[in-house]
Amino acid sequence: MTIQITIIKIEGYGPWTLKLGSDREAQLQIFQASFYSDLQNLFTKRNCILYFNRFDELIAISNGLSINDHLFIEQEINDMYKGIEISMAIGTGETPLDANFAAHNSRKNNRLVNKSKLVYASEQIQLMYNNSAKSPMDMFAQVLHIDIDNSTKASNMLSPYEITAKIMEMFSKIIEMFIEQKSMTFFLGGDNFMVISNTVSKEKVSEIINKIQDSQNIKLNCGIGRAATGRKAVQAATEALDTIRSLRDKGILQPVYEIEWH
Ligand SMILES: Nc1nc2c(ncn2[C@@H]2O[C@H](COP(=O)(O)OP(=O)(O)OP(=O)(O)O)[C@@H](O)[C@H]2O)c(=O)[nH]1
Ligand SMILES: [Mg+2]
Repeated sequence: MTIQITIIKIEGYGPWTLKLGSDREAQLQIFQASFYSDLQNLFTKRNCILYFNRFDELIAISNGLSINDHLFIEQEINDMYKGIEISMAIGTGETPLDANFAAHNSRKNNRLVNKSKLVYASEQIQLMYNNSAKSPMDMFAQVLHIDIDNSTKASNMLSPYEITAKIMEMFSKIIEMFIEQKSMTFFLGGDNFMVISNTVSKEKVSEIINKIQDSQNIKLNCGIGRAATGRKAVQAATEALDTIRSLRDKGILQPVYEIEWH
């Protein structure tokens, strides 16, 4: 079973930012926040989830999102933001990292789906969405929602900036451990991380979570969610995390819990 990843990039962002003059930083931050909000909205409406990679480059789980859907999102962004152009590269693979490589390669090899638009995809993906006999919904996503257990207690002892320093150290550790499994990790805010982790078993997840806990001297909880689309997999992962919390309230400690939706 495959996963589909889309890499969204603002084209020519560097030169565009320079046009704003030197009093530009706040303007850029305002633009970036609003762009992220609009883009997340366009993807979630279509059962995808968008993750922040860097302000001018974002990554989505786009299972089932057709070439035409992508062209439509591109058009909507063009209509909303005059002078801003985005490109989207679509890739599929067994693992999230492989799907990411496939997306990156179709962009690198200039596999445009339409000469006037900036959507890139391999011939195989284009055929898949042209051929209605083969459903793109043979795809699936596994997402981990990782959260620090009882971080509010630690927050009372450390200042906000010191906590951020610790969270970023943890982020780097999670990235390092999961990239070995061809998984991709994103920071969500607060003490929350999400890992796109198709093909990683619950046992392997537990093993990695234990290693990170030992190295960082912190306790983690991890909800595992599986579903056909990115949005549903994320919902299942968060529900699994909430289940861990309610079990804990009843005195049952189960730091890794999985929910699968069909
Ligand atoms: N992005 C995101 N952030 C969250 C979510 N839940 C909580 N947060 C953030 O995480 C911070 C800490 O909240 P919690 O994780 O609920 O608090 P905690 O003390 O660690 O409690 P437990 O996680 O239940 O052990 C909050 O202030 C939010 O910033 C979530 O589902 N998604
Ligand atoms: Mg927490």
